Amino acid sequence: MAEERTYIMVKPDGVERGLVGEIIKRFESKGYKLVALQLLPTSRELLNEHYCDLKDKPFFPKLINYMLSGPVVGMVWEGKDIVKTGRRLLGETDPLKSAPGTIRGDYCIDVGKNLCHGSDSVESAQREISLWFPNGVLSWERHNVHKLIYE
Ligand code: YYY
Ligand code: MG
Repeated sequence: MAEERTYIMVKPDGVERGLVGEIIKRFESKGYKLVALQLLPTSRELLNEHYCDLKDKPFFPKLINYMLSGPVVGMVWEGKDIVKTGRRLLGETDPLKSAPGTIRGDYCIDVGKNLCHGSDSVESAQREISLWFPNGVLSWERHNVHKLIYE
């Protein structure tokens, strides 16, 4: 069975605040495998597609403007139960409700500046990965590390 993948994105506030390394570190030290990484300016077209489920929400225009305010770092992480566990590493949507020890719980305060995105289901992850990485992601083996993390 193919390993599960998720799309994790450091939003413009996270990039500008220099928290990219910290966010990568949480996923790396947990034991997950990085299979794609890019720094890029977002576009309204990509964001409308990425957040298509939210287009009728009152906060949608504010969200798009925030996401357009600078470059983002998009990545794809792979490993067991990564979609659900990735969301737990990020914390709750509202940083004030996020437990200390989570990324949002440790590094931000307001929902409209919540640093990072993580796919909410395996299906959304597949959709988001093809949207942000249309040329695909890398398949590679961690020969020595894999057996130290998984039983
Ligand atoms: O998946 P997640 O990012 O945790 O939350 P979503 O419900 O998908 O909302 C996407 C994004 O929208 C959220 O990360 C911040 C922003 N947002 C907001 O600005 N105000 C809200 N009341 C709810 C969400
Ligand atoms: Mg979401």
